[in-house]
Amino acid sequence: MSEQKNYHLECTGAALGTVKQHTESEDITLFGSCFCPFVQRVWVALESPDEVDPYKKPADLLEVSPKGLVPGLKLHKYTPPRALNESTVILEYLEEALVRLQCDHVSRSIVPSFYRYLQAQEESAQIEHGKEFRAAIEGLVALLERAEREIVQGGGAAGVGEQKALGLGLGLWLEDGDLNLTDAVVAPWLFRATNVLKHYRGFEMPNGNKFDAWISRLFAHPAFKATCSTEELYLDSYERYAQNRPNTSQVANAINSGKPLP
Ligand SMILES: N[C@@H](CCC(=O)N[C@@H](CS)C(=O)NCC(=O)O)C(=O)O
Repeated sequence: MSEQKNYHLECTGAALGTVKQHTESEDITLFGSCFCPFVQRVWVALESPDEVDPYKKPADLLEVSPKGLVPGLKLHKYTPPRALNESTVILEYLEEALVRLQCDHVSRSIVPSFYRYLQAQEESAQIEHGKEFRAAIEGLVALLERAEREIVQGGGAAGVGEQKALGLGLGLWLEDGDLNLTDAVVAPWLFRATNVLKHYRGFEMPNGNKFDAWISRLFAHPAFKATCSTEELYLDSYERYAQNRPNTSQVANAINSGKPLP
C-alpha cells in the first residue's frame, strides 16, 4: 500500500509567494491553515495567516476559537485582545470595519473641510481649505481603492459569492454594486461640491476614471436622485455659509470656533 498523504502546514505556489511578502502586522493575528477553505475566505480579505495545526488544537488557537477550528482572529488593539472565530462572522466584521473606516473619514475630514472651505472669506484661507477638501475626497478614494485591492482582487482566491458579499463594503464604487452606507453618508456633500462649492468657490471635483464613474453612479442612483432639489435651491440656501453670515447655523458656528460639529 502506498504511503498515505498528510495535510500540509506550509503554503505552496502563489500562496507561498503571498505569505513571503507578508509583513508582520502587530494588530491582527489570523490563525489559519494553508489548506483550509474557510481560512481562505478570510485570507482574501486580510493578510496572510499564522499557520497552526487545527487538528492538534494548540492553546493559542483554542484561546481565540473555542472549538479549535481555523480560522480564528485575534485583534491586539484591544486590551485584553479580542477574539473572533467563524469565517462568515469574521468576514462580516471586516466588511463592517471597512465601511466604518470610510464613514469615519467622511465625518472627520470631508464634512468639516467642506464647511471650512465654504465659510472661508480670505482668499488665502479659501485656497488652503479648498486643498484640504480635495485631499479629504482623495483620502476617501484611497480607502475605497485599498478596500477593493484587499477584498475584490485579494489573491483572486474567493468565489464569486464571497466576493459579492465582501463587495458590500464598497457599495457603488463597484460597477455592479449597490448603494451602501458610505455612499449615502458622503453623497450629499459631494453633490453640493458640484454645485454650491463650484458656484461660490470655483471648485472642480478631482478627476479619475474610477472616481468619475463612481460619482456618476452615485448621482444617478434613483434613491439619491429622488432626494435632490434643483440647483437654485442649493445656491440660495448656502449663500449664508458662503458669506459666513453670523449665526448661520450650529455647524457654521462650530466651524468658526474650531469646535467639533454638533
Ligand atoms: N464554521 C467554521 C468552519 C471552520 C473549519 O471547519 N475549519 C477546519 C479547517 S478547514 C478546522 O479547523 N478543522 C479542525 C478540526 O476539525 O478539528 C468557519 O466557517 O470558520
